[in-house]
Amino acid sequence: MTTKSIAILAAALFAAASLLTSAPAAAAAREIKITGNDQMQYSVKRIEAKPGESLKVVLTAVSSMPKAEMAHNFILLKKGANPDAFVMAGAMARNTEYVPAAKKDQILASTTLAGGGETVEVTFDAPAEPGEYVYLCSFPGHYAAGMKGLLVVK
Ligand SMILES: [Cu+2]
Repeated sequence: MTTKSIAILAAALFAAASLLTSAPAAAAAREIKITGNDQMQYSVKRIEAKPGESLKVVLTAVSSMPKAEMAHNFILLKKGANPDAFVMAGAMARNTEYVPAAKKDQILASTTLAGGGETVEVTFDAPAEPGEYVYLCSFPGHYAAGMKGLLVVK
């Protein structure tokens, strides 16, 4: 085999390999659209997913109030995290959009804050371990008002 034919063969193999690998990678994250309103509720309170499934949460805040008074985020906590303790610490963390620095290790996925008319998003893989994972809004008072939901992995 000449050097030239080896080069052509290598190029052909490379092309075939990239065709093979590009197909599964094209599978996009499943998009889940959620709105948050002035009643401090998510429009979606339960998300079911397969272990490791790629998800894209798109959160839109529906409000005409100033962002400082009404804004929402989406924070998915690890299994075993204490949501009450998380939001209590979060309420003091105004400078970090109500995400407590000391409890960042309890977060699996999170968005920034969305004020009225704004949309924020986060793409992540569902946990590999089946079970129920709490998500919540950490804007002060919102979790207590019911702004929470469950990601059910099964
Ligand atoms: Cu909220």
